[in-house]
Amino acid sequence: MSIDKVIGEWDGQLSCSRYDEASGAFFTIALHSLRLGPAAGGTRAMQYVGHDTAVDDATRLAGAMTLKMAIAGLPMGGGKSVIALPAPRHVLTEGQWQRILEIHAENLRALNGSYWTGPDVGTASVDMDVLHAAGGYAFGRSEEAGGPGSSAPETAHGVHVAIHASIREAGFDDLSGRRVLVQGLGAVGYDVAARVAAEGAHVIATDVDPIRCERARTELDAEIVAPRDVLSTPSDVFVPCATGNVVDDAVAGTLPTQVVAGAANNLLARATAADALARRGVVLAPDFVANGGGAIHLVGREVLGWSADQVAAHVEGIEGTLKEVFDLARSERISTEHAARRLASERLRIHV
Ligand code: HCI
Repeated sequence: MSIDKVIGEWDGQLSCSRYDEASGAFFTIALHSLRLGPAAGGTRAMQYVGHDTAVDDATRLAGAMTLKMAIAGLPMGGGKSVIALPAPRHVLTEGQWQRILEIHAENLRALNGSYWTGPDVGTASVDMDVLHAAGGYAFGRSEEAGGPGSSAPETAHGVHVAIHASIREAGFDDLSGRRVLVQGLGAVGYDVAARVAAEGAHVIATDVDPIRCERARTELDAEIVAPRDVLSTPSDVFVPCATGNVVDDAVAGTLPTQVVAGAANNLLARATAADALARRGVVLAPDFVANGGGAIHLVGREVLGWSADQVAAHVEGIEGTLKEVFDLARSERISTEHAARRLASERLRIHV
């Protein structure tokens, strides 16, 4: 999204950007909504083809965080930081990365608590330790540093709950012998794959990293498919746990599956793709509902003072939320995406 698009299309509250000449990194922080509380959402650090695409990612992801917080009943707004790196993360020296974190902490301090960050693609709990120590507003510090640690296990827990709610909506009760296609075997995707394998599912998996694929093959007896074949591989349940923008209108018209429930943020390229899925009878668990476990973990532990057990109980609540979404979609004859946005917007009392 260029600045012109931020002006013309974005409905968020504040977007701010900064270029740091010394590191070559471009920082952008989007605060989509502070209606329910301070804006919160992770810091994504990766390379982008241009600064406009970094702003586009931050603004879109911040909007998704607003919906995620609202539908999970959490007292926070939606925000997101993007750091467009001058080189791939693994190529940066420790010195370069620490400089980038220093600048990011300065940005967070400037926002003075109206935005709280956390781990996302390219950042981890150890980075939150650094940001916190530098006075930045960061959730998800490591347990060694007194934080609640990674949100990946609770994100995976929530996706697993969402898969079960969705298969029931699609008319099957368990995963025994079902083909479950997991796209992306990172901390969340691998955990979900292990959970469904333990229930007797036939796991089909893909990742750009061959080492992760090999691990899934040997440990989970997974069938491995090439990343380029994912969208044409037949499955009963498709579990996207990699990048966003996977399902556009064309893909939605052909994706050979019965259920879509995963962790990827902004799975749909456009909300209209949900209509195409609905027309074909494919049950979609909207991403901002299915992947809410991470936010429930971070905000639950850090803001609301919940125990790990209380967090787990709230993550189980994703089942009831999805049931409401499915019921509304069925009775109003709208897509599940549309239904979930309507439920979230009722909490926000705005029209989306
Ligand atoms: C996510 O769900 O994508 C991130 C969760 C999160 C929640 C609050 C602050 C940072 C990250």
